[in-house]
Amino acid sequence: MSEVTAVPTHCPYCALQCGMSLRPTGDPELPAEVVDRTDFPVNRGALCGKGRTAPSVLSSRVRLTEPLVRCPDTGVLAPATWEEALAAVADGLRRTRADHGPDAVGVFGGGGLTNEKAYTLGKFARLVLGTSQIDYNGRFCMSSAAAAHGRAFGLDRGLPFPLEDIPKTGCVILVGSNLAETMPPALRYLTELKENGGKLIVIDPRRTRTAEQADLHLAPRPGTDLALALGMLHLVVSEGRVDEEFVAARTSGWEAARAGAMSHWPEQVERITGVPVPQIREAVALFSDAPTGMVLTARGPEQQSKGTDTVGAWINLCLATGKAGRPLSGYGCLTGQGNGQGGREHGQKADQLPGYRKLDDPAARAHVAGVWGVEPESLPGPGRSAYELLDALGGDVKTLLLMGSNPVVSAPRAAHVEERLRSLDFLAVADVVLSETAALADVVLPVTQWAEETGTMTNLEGRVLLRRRALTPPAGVRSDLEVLHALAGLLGWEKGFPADPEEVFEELRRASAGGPADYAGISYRRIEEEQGVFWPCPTPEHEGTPRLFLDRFATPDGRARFVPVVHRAAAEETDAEYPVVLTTGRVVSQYQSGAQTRRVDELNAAAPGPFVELHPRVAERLGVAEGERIAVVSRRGRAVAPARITTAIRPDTVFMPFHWAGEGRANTLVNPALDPVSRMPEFKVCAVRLEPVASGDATAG
Ligand SMILES: Nc1nc2c(c(=O)[nH]1)N[C@H]1C(S)=C(S)[C@@H](COP(=O)(O)OP(=O)(O)OC[C@H]3O[C@@H](n4cnc5c(=O)[nH]c(N)nc54)[C@H](O)[C@@H]3O)O[C@H]1N2
Ligand SMILES: Nc1nc2c(c(=O)[nH]1)N[C@H]1C(S)=C(S)[C@@H](COP(=O)(O)OP(=O)(O)OC[C@H]3O[C@@H](n4cnc5c(=O)[nH]c(N)nc54)[C@H](O)[C@@H]3O)O[C@H]1N2
Ligand code: SF4
Ligand SMILES: [Mo]
Repeated sequence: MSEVTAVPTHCPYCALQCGMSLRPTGDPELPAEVVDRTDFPVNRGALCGKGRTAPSVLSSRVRLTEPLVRCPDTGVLAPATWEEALAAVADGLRRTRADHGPDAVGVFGGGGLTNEKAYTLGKFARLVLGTSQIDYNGRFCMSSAAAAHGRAFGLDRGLPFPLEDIPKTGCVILVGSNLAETMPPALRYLTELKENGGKLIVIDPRRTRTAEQADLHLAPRPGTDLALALGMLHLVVSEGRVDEEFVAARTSGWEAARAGAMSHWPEQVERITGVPVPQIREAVALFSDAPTGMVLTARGPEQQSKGTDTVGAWINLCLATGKAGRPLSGYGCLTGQGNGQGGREHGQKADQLPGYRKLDDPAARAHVAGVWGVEPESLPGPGRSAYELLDALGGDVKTLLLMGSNPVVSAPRAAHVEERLRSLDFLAVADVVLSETAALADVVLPVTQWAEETGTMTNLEGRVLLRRRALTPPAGVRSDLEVLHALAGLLGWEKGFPADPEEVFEELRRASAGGPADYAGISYRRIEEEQGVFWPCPTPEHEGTPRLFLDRFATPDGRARFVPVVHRAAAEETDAEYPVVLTTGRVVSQYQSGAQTRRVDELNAAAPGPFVELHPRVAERLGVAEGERIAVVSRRGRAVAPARITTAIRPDTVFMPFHWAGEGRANTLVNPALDPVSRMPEFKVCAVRLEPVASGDATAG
């Protein structure tokens, strides 16, 4: 088999979308092997352990290979034919719609879906189901940064420059990103930055592997980044470091933003954040003195009930110091999921139409309705955000079609969300494995995976990439597009839902034309010839846009908008009953809800289960030793996991990764308080108390 040529493709997991090649083996136990692919510029052949072991999830040993339908008598999921399974789903959707109206049917998508799938899912919801009730897991991911981008720049693309610019800038402030674990091949860009003499400041309550690389590490109390950014802006003003010329020529709204910052005195900011004033001053000097600079945020500051304002404050700092809209300078968000960028552009979000158009904009509705061949009035209006939709299940939303997410593990207040899912009249899940959420479904549809289907992904740089089918899928699975095509047919839409990805992409090009995320000039052929094409790319002759905002921002007057913000507390502060802050996040060897990576032996060996990271002083007070189980209790519930004791975390904070179900599920504890603008839940801050667990006590939940 070694003569079989390897097919160039991209990793199934995160937004870096590392290039790799796959060689088919013909063995259903491990159908492909990874072959180095060094020509793709983002990772130049480097892969993390998840990417290297990704073919394991293609194995017939761990995946779904036939549809499952819940037997009404026994209540057990049992194998069924595709005809039976699809008919059951169509019935469920039809019945709810007839009995309760179109908005009683909900749709939940995912940022790992290709552009073609995200586009088709949004179109399916609005046309076939006629429902406004669609949203997706990207709401839990970068939605605060997306909202802040829109407010300040008039356009939301995660990074306004390619990653290759990072090593050439003067100073990077990395806020709440643990890149060394969440995008390991990208660490190279920070290493090169330092080799070139650039400075790295990392802001994280934990001294992570990423923070260890920093010239300066600030460790604020979780949920206080807004105060920190404002304190820095205060010092920029009081130390005379404002770039007045840039502010006058390229921005609007400075006076109000300045006034907001001036009420945040450094000493007061030290009290709120726990970061000593001299460190704040040093950060301001490093950033201001550098001729060019970037602020990059990830989930740390964004997954807060004030995430949008927090990102806004970091953008204000960039604007005041003239570090935006210029070469090698700017604000960027490190988007997370494989298609976290494209997934938020083409219509699976509650308020959106393809091309990053707004669902409540009459011109946008008219354009997209024209492409779809329907009347604009027939399109429903904006729906609810992800958590609000999950919270409404079993209430006015009675049936759910879910594709590409595992909210039983990943949603905030997860025990409640699980209970809501169980209360549905009907749940249909399309997945590649039997995830914890799929296990609750009435019908499970087994779908093809990254290596077995063709489609485009847009990485964190805004670079549109093509994943070519490299393998023949096992008999018995169908693609998400085939599923939607078949369901549309059963519900009376013979046309308009093609199963061929390139046909969908050609329609997406037209639907996005003229919108903010304009893909009109991008084709499968161009992507392959050019190692990806950066949007906006309005015509086939246009070369694409790796760098945004150099001449003007995407606002009506071309100026970036300062946003006046002031600090506010987390939705849930610590008190006598819940005296410790819980924050959550990731480890290098597991991905998200773990649905895929917990099925890979090598990754489980490296990261076998949940843990609670805590400071030795806290451990001593509790009387727990390394590896002993402790209970973490919040107002939502109780989780139990072994203690991992380290001085790398603040003594007022504990950390749990969220990759596992069961008694160690971090999201049992998390507060679903939402950001008022982005509707992002507060994954990064809630109040908890810790309790030792007597050995043999296995209480959970
Ligand atoms: N191994 C792995 N890689 C992944 C993923 C995965 O699940 N596993 N998921 C992908 C996805 S979808 C995403 S969104 C990205 C996420 O990538 P990251 O944002 O890097 O990941 P997190 O671990 O959620 O959070 C980053 C850091 O925020 C810190 N933090 C916690 N609270 C605060 C706070 O209040 N302020 C600040 N400044 N920092 C805080 C945490 O200590 C943590 O080190 O990773 C992508 N890559
Ligand atoms: N406590 C806490 N919770 C968090 C976070 C946190 O930092 N802390 N981070 C949040 C963030 S940033 C994110 S992005 C979410 C992610 O959380 P989830 O939305 O649960 O993400 P995944 O685990 O990637 O789930 C994707 C599911 O879709 C399946 N799948 C993969 N590819 C396909 C496909 O092409 N088609 C179909 N039909 N299915 C597919 C996978 O097998 C898996 O079951 O978690 C959020 N939850
Ligand atoms: S860094 Fe992300 S894209 Fe690259 S191999 Fe790892 S999981 Fe895959
Ligand atoms: Mo994410």
